[in-house]
Amino acid sequence: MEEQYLYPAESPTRQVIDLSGIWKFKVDHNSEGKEKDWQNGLADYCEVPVPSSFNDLFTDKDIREHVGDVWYQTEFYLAEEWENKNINLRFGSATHRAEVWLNGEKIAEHEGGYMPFGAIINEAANFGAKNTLVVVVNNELDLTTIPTGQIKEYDDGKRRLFPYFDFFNYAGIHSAVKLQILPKEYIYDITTVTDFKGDTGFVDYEIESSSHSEIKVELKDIEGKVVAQNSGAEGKLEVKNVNLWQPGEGYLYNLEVSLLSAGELIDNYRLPVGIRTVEVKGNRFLINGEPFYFKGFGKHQDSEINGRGFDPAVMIRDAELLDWIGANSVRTSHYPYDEEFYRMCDRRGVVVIDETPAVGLFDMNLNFLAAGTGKESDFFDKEIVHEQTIKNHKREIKRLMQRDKNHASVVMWCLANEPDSAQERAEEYFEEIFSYARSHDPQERPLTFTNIMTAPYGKCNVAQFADVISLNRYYGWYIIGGSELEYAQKDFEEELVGWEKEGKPIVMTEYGADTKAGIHKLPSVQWSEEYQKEYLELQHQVFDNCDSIVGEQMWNFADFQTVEGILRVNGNKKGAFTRDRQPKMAAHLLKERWENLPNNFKG
Ligand code: GCB
Repeated sequence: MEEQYLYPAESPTRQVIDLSGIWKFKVDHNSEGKEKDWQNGLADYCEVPVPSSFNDLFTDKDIREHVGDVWYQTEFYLAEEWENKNINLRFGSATHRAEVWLNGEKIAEHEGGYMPFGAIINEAANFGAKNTLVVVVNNELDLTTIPTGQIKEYDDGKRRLFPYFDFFNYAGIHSAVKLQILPKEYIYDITTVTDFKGDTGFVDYEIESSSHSEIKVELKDIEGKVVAQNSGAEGKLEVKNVNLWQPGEGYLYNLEVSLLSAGELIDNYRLPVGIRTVEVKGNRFLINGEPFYFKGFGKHQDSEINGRGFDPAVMIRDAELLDWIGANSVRTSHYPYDEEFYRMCDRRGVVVIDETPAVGLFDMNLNFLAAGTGKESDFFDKEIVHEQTIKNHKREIKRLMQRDKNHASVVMWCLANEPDSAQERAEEYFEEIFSYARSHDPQERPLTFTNIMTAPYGKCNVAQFADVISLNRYYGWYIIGGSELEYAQKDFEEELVGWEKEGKPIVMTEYGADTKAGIHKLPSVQWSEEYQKEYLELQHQVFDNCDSIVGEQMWNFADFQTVEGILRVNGNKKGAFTRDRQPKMAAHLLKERWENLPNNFKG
């Protein structure tokens, strides 16, 4: 049951077959699938696309809100001559857990909804004949899972899931499922760390492979010219006249790793590598030694019909809009996105704050909105959190760093979103989490978490561990909003005076106001497009007055789906863009501002 974290890329020695398409699908309403041997094949079924969330495809509420197992099946053939290759079956992600059978034999099991998993399937596979692949995906959450949630059971046996977070608990096979036809001996993993001095760039590399044969490493520039080479499983490459990876200019070299035996090519892998440095110095965030100012959004991987399923069309549309609006960065709130997203950000020079799925570390009485009320929560007082949740949290940190460590676009890790950091025992929990994370990133990038407004300056027990203070603040929306808006500035600025004393950079990782596109009102009222604009203008004034603020990521890039509730109108409407990716008035305001703020603003 091997996990292949290297992106499944083709090369002269590797072939990749994408199993995306229409699969068979069955909802296990009575939790009877395993007893009835569905793992051997589904007798009756409907159809779903893979990848996608299943929730918004059907017209039946009991499917949309289903809690438990759903089953998938597809068939594929393997050529006979591949019998002496390693056939790796790789899921990009399945939310939140999955078990996989090939021709009736169990080949993989995985928990954690956003990371790749799979297996070498040679033993269970049929070569030159049909293979039946069956997958059961489960979407249940509890206090120990990452993310967290709670299931409520009703008298009639039905169950509903209440996530401790503000986005719909979409589930299914969310990323592409791929077959990698790998050589017998092959490259498992590559780790790179980059640096530069003057105009010379450096790439430290380490290669793990199944063979001890000769390893050759070449670094090629964008034209394919070899600019540095070396041999052996680890070493350093030196690049004269280096082209650095910069925000907005994602220059990528190709690290071409070859395994050779007696001069013959056994395996070859090509890893895009951007040469850049990241560092926190005083209250500044430096990329390539230059102060960097984050302009952009907290996002969601969310769209109509597809839900959380990866959709390349939506990804490209979003990238075009980021470009149009003058943004330079994104936070992958509140979970890691599809691998294609990071590869695109590497190419386009989009700066990424990469977030773990640790959201909802807050006991919110069945609804995340209770968090904003300041109601007592005893999340970190529960022993199980310190015994089990923390283990799962660490597992997700390790996997995320393993998967995304080589992306030049990733400049910081966000270890959790809005934990209840005002609680005393949050301190011991996060001391362990931060020290664990520090030992797992080969590039030693800065670490952060987002702070919730119920743990303001002086009340937060976790900020001490972070390199960057990330604040989610809603002065003018959840508090001091509406006709009081003009008074929000004073309270906001007073809190910031406190945070500035930490001497660390501050990034505003969330600020926003729900706005229903098309509501216009003069003078403004909450929910109108005018109000969103006025709200943003006020926030920006606050940011410009605070020297330590080195970034603003408005909440949210686009409207997105959430659980139902009296504070949500068919989802969260804080988007600068609508869910179908058209601009609200606020988007034009952001464009005007961000096009005029240089990347080294406040430098
Ligand atoms: C937050 C959460 C985010 C919510 C947002 C909101 O603080 O981090 O997940 O969607 O507030 O709109 O309330």
